[in-house]
Amino acid sequence: MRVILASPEAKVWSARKHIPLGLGYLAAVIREGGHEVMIFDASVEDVDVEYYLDLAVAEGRPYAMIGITATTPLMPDAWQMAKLAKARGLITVLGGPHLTIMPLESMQAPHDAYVDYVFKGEAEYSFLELIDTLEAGREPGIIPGIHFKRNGEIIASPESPMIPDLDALPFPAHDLFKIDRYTNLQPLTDGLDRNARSFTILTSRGCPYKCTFCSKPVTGDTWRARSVESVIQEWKWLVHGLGATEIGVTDDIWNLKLPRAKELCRRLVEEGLNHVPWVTVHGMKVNHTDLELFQLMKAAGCKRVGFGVENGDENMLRNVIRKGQTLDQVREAFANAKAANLQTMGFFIFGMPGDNEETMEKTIKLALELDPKLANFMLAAPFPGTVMYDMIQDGGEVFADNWGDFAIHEQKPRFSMNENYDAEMVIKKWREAYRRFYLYRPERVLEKMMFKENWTNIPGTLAQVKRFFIGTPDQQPPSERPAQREKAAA
Ligand code: B12
Ligand code: SF4
Repeated sequence: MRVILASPEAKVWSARKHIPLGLGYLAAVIREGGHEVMIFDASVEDVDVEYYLDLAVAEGRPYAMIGITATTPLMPDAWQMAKLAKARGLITVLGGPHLTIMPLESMQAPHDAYVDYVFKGEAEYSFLELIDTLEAGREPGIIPGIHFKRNGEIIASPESPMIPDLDALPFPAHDLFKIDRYTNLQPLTDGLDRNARSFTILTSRGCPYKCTFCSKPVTGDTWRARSVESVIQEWKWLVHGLGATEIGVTDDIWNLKLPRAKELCRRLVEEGLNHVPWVTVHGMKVNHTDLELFQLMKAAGCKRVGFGVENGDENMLRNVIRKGQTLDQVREAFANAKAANLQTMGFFIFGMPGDNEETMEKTIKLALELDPKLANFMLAAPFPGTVMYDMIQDGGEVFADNWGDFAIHEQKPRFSMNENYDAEMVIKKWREAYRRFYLYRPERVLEKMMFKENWTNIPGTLAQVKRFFIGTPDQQPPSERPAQREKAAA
């Protein structure tokens, strides 16, 4: 069968693009199964998906099926894509993190008019089974994780157990990505390298921690690691076969087992793969590190490590976020990474339930004390299915009336809590964090000014400055936004 796998535009806050690796895995498996597949990633294409659908028709080889991936904020675009494909007669299939949490939503009106099948969970094997079944002209039966309608009734199968042996999967179809359009994963250089060939790699899936804001519906709570040798083989292919100039490790927690993490670094050195810079995209867990690990990472070509710090208040960290790490462990990890000459990056969250002026001030002070090369201050987003989402339901309200509001670049309050939670204060402190970290320190201002991308895209830079340092009307809580006020008044 001819299948097009598509991702809506990632819509993150910067020009950096990441391959949709999940589609790469699906493509590899269905290609091995004898089907023809193209990957369309709206983040890097100059044309819409309709262009390829119509082109295929004009060439007399139309696609029979579209498979669309989506995280929560990309759902409106995913539905729109499905609608366009359905209008052209394709079988439409949706999968990914949001569909794993809320599969039924897309099976109901109005979406059931253009969504044929939804998959929950890791779908490499089950998606292939559906394609084989339909190609053979059979009715789909109990395929793990599948949801579809038969005679108006929703048929739903339980999700398959997570794939236990990740080494049994083929490497993602990295060769199907238009890789020269994926610029730097993170600013490793002083500007956006237009010629970068940035790949990502997944050395394990899952994470046993249960941070209350984290939504990991697909990869789950059980950590499943690939063998070091399998990872090395894929890494070799990326470097020698596909000319990678930058690699991002995107595991939930690649360093859970210290000996394995160290072994991987040693093998990268042994194989002479350490000349290609790499970063940890999703962040490392501070309490599974030591100085030797960072030194080995440095020797293996790692340039930058990111850490989920989240909050500067010990009580928030332990009892609200349930991060499973202490502030001392945070400090130690940063000190060790810096001692190993790695650039550091910190992720901080503002506005978790229970956050107040004092705890957020502690977070800002901690960021200034740790002084990472890059700090990302994010506003808490209550993704459905998380403990945080449930905490808010108890007496509060999630504002988002559109999943698109959950996108990171939106940076707006997304919920109210009780009288002790002040959404305006959250925005005030969050913006203050950016100002105090980046604007009020001359060396940081200078660093930003040296960053080429800020000059080559002036409108983008000005928009960012407004959003992060000054504010835009849509960043107010809904009750404060002019349009909403007018609606309420009417
Ligand atoms: C790398 C990454 C990114 C990258 C690249 C994303 C991209 N282009 O794909 C960047 C940094 C850009 C990014 C951005 C965001 N991300 Co992100 N990201 C990840 C990360 C760390 C790895 C993704 C990955 O490769 N997974 C591995 C593959 C194998 O899994 P998969 O993609 O889910 O695919 C499998 C199944 O879902 C299914 N499947 C997927 N698509 C389809 C399609 C069909 C048709 C079928 C049948 C099946 C199917 O089969 C696949 C194979 O098993 C995950 C964490 C994680 N462990 O998944 C978070 C994660 C996906 N991100 C998350 C979030 C919240 C975001 C942001 C929304 C943040 C924000 N607030 O803006 C943005 C949104 C942008 C976007 N693209 O959606 C959440 C999603 C939660 C949710 N409810 O949707 C995750 C789970 C992290 C977390 N624990 O909270 N992200
Ligand atoms: S450690 Fe990271 S991946 Fe694991 S639950 Fe916490 S935020 Fe999610």
